This record gives sequence, C-alpha cells and structure tokens, in this order.
Amino acid sequence: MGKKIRIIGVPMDFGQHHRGVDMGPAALRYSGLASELRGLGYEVEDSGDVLVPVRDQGPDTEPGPKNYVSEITRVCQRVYDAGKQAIKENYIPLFLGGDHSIAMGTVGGVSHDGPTGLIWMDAHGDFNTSETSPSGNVHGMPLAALIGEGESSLVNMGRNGAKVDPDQVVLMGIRDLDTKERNRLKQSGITVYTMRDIDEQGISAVTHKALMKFVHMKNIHISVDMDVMDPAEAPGVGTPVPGGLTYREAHLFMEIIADSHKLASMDIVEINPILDQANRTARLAVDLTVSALGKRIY
Ligand code: HAR
Ligand code: MN
Ligand code: MN
Ligand code: MN
Repeated sequence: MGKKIRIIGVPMDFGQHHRGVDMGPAALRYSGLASELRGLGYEVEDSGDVLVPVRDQGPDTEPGPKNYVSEITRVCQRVYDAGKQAIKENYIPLFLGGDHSIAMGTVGGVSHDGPTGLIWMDAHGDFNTSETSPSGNVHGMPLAALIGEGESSLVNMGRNGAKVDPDQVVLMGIRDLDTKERNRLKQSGITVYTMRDIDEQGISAVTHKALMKFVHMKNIHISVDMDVMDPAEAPGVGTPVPGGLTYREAHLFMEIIADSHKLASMDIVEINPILDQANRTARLAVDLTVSALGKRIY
C-alpha cells in the first residue's frame, strides 16, 4: 500500500434538500486533515475540488420536484475520473463530500482497474431506487446504483453496469430503512450489520467479520456517512438518527481497518457545517480518518 494520499474535494449538495453539505470539504480542510496525515508520515497532495455547478434554487426545506439526476451524473463522472486516476498513480484517494451521492463516482472510479471491497458506514441503507424512494433524494440511492439498480444514467455512469458485486459489500451501523428499501436489501445478498448487531456482538467482532469477507481481496474502500455516528457526537449532518456509533466504537472500527493494511480509498460524506456545533462533526471526521490511516494510541 502506498504512502501517498490525494485529497479530492467534492462540494456537491444536489443529492438532498439541505443546503450546506457543499461546505463539507472546507470544514474538513479547516480541521487540519492534511497536516494530521502528514504527521503520520504520508505524502499528501490536495488536488482541490472537483467542479460542481452552483445550485441556483430551493431554500433549505423546499422539497421541489427536481432531484438533479443530470447534475449529479455529470459531477460523479468527474469524481469517477479523479478516482480512477488517483489509483492509477498509486495514491490513496480521500474523497471529501458533499452528500453521499458522490459515492457513485468514487466507488466506480477506484474499482475501474480492479475490484474493491466496500464497507458502507451509515445510519441509512442508501438502497432506494427512484421507484422506491419516499423522498426522491438521490443520496438515498447510491448503493443501489453501485450494484446496478436504479436509473440508468446513475447505473451506467463511468462505465456501464454494476461497479461492485453485492457479496463484496458490507453495510454497517444501519438503523433507519424505508419499508421497500429494507425488502430490497434483504433480497440483495449484501451483508448488513445493524446497530443491533453492533450492540449485541460488539464493534470489534463485527468489524473482524466484515474483514473476513474481503480476505481474498487486495483493496477495501470505506464510505463513511457521518450520520453513522450518534448525533451526540456528530450533530452536523442533514439526517441524524438516534442510537449511532459512539466515539470509541467508530475509532476502534477505523483502528482495525488500519491493521488490515487494505484500505485503498475512502469517502467522508454528509457533513453539514451549517447544522453543526463549532465544526464538531468535521473535527471528529478528521480524527477518524487519521485512525483509519494508521494513527495508533500506543
Ligand atoms: N432513506 C431516506 C431516503 O431515501 C433517507 C436516506 C438518506 N439519508 C442519508 N443517506 N443521509 O445516508 O430519502
Ligand atoms: Mn431533508
Ligand atoms: Mn449515506
Ligand atoms: Mn445516512
């Protein structure tokens, strides 16, 4: 695994209705992400932000008929290309969202030249399609699109068809699914560890089980939706759900991931500084990222 990291900002908020999640990359940079990673011995290159069109309509809570699929597709194509290029040049790409719809580009791009295992940390399943979604928000659909289900422009972005196999996907921290989404997930072949599983078995056992799935794979991508955290730890997210990961559970997960030496790429998404308390959520996200990339207590 290389010791070079490339930071790729994706200030995109088209996947949902709360404005402000486009400030996630700035909040993470402001929290000292690059210097913390350099402190671990990495060479860190910040490639700046992927171009995202300005969102010109919709106050914060306006539902509106528009779900911005074409804008999202265009941005995700750029993200895909950036991810593919970073892997090719032996960087660990670190994608800063933006809402979770960016993952259709990140996971596609990093798996362009070879498969990746995918661990999706989230309160939600993100497994709706436009047919099953109660909200129409695309950030509730990216995992479905990545396994080849949903609107064809989302599914076929970057390269045609599925980007990951359902048996190369693990969902963790889940505690809020829509009815149809839950049924689809049960039939998908994806491994799901809910908060109940984590409560009963402990985060260590669950993380080791997740890694067992990828024992024959070289690369793992972790897609961290910050709403996987308990809202007490991470209040700056658009769709908080009670009963999430504690500070130490999330860190232990990241520390075990680091020990696997398989982390090849990572997303940090859904941070909304406008909804936050003094940038707490981005600061926590930086702490988690440096743990995932090898910071040890002792
Ligand atoms: N399941 C709901 C929907 O589809 C809400 C999910 C989106 N929230 C997120 N994604 N932050 O993880 O609209
Ligand atoms: Mn909303
Ligand atoms: Mn999500
Ligand atoms: Mn979520």
